[in-house]
Amino acid sequence: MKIDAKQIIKHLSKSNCSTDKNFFQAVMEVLESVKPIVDDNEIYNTNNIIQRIVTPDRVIKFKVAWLDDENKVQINRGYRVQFDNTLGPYKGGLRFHPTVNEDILSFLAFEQIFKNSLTGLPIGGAKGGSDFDPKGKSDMEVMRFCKSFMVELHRYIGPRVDIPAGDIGVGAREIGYLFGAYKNMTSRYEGVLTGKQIAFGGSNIRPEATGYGVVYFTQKLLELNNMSSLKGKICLISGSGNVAIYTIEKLHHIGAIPVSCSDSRGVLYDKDGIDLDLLKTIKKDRKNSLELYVKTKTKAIYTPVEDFHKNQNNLWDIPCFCAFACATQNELNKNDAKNLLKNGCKVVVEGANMPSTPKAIDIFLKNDILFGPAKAANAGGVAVSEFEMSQNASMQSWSSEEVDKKLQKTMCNICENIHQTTIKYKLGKNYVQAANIAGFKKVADAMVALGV
Ligand code: NDP
Ligand code: 2IT
Repeated sequence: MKIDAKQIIKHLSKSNCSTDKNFFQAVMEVLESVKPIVDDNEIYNTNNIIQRIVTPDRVIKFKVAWLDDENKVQINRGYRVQFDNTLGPYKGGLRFHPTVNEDILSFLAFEQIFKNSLTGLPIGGAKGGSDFDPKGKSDMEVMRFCKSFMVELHRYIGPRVDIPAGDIGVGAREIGYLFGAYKNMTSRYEGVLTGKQIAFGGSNIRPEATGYGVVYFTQKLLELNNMSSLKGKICLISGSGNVAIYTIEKLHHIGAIPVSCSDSRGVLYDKDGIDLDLLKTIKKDRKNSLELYVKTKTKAIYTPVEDFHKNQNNLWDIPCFCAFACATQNELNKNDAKNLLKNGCKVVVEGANMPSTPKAIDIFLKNDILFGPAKAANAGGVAVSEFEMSQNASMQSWSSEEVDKKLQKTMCNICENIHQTTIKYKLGKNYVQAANIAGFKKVADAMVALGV
C-alpha cells in the first residue's frame, strides 16, 4: 500500500468541522515518516491501519458550568479525546488554557499514542482539558471549576479505562481538586488520575519526571552520537512551568549552564546561569512576571514580548550549545532555527509537545543539528505517571531513588530504541522519523493482532 498523506488529510478534513491545523500537522509528520514500513507491508493495508490510527476512538465534549467568586455562573467547554487504547488504557494529560479546542487536544492525543508506545509501557493515548484559564482565578474558583469539570468527566474515566494527568495549567493543585471530586462522587479511592500529591497516592519524582527525563534523554543522545557531554555547556530553555523548571534543575545537577527561560509575557536571560530558587519563588503561584527576576539579579536581562525583534534578546537568538523548547506547540519557527544554526547551536531537544514547526525541523535535519523529538524526549512524564498507576494498583510507594532509576532506564531505552531504528532503516540522524516508526510499529502490529 502506498500512503498518500495528503489524501488522508483531505479525508479527515471532510469528517471534521473545525479547522484542524495542529492535528493535521501532527498527522502529516507521522504519515510521512512511516511510509517506508507501510508501503511494503500489505498486512497494514488489509487491516486499514492508517485510517484507523488517524481516527480517534471518541471525542467527548461537555459543558462546564461553575460559580465564580461573585456567585455568577460561568460556562466553559470541557473535552476528553480518547484516541486509541490498543496498547493499554487511555492515558494523557489535561490542559486548562484559553486556547484549548478540539484541534489542539486531537493533536496532543494523537502524539500521545506514539509517545506512550515508545515508553514500552502498557498505555494508550488520550488528552483532555478546557478553555478555562486558571490564571487570575482564586483558589476557590479553581476548585469549583475542577469539581464541575469532574461531574461530567468521571463517567468516562477509571483506573483501567482512562487515566488523566496534568499538562499546561494543570498541576498538583488542580489534580488534587479533581481527585477529591472523583472520590466524593464515586466513593472510590483508586488511581484514576496521576500527578497526585504524595499524601494521597502520588509518586515520588512525578513533578520532576518530564524535565529530568528530557535531560537524561539528551545525555544518552549525545553519548550515542559520540558528542561531548552537557557539562559546562550553555543551554537555552523556553518556558518556565513544570517542564522548563525541572529541565533547568537537572541541567544544574549535571554541571551544564542553563541561561534562559520564558513565559507568555517575555524572555529572561541570565548569562551566569538561571538562579533556580529565585525562579521557583517567582513562579510558585504562576502569577508573577519573569521581570521580577531582574530586580534581584540586576545583571540578568528581561525582554517583554512587545520588544522582540527590536533587539537581539529574542530567546532563540542567544548563542548556545543545546536548546530545550519547553513551553508550547509551534513556539520555535524557521527563523528561530536559522538563528540557532547561525549561532553555533549543536543540539535541539523538545520538552514541550510539537514546539518546533515542520520548517524548523527541516533546517535542523539538513544542517546536522542533532534533534531530539518530543515523542521520545518528553516521555519521562507519562512514564512516571504509569509508575504511579503501578504503585496505586499494588498499594505501594516507591522511593525517589527507585523511581529516578527507573526513569533514567526508560529514557535511555527510548533513546537506544530510536537510535537502533535509525540504523535499521538507514535514516542517518533523523530521530524524528525513527521515533515515529518505532512508536507506530508497535501500535500497528498490536492493532492487527487484536482484529477489528
Ligand atoms: P505549565 O503550565 O507548567 O507551563 C507552561 C509554560 O509555557 C509557562 O511558562 C507558560 O507561560 C508557557 N506558555 C504556555 N502557553 C504559551 C504560549 N501560548 N506562548 C508562550 N508561552 C506559553 O505547563 P508544562 O510545563 O506542564 O507544559 C509545557 C509543555 O510541555 C506543553 O507543551 C506540554 O504539553 C508539555 N508536556 C508536559 C508534560 C508534563 O508532565 N507536565 C509532559 C510532557 C509534555 P505563562 O505562564 O505565561 O502562560
Ligand atoms: O504530554 C504529556 O505526556 C503529559 N502531559 C503527561 C501525561 C501523563 O499522563 O502523565
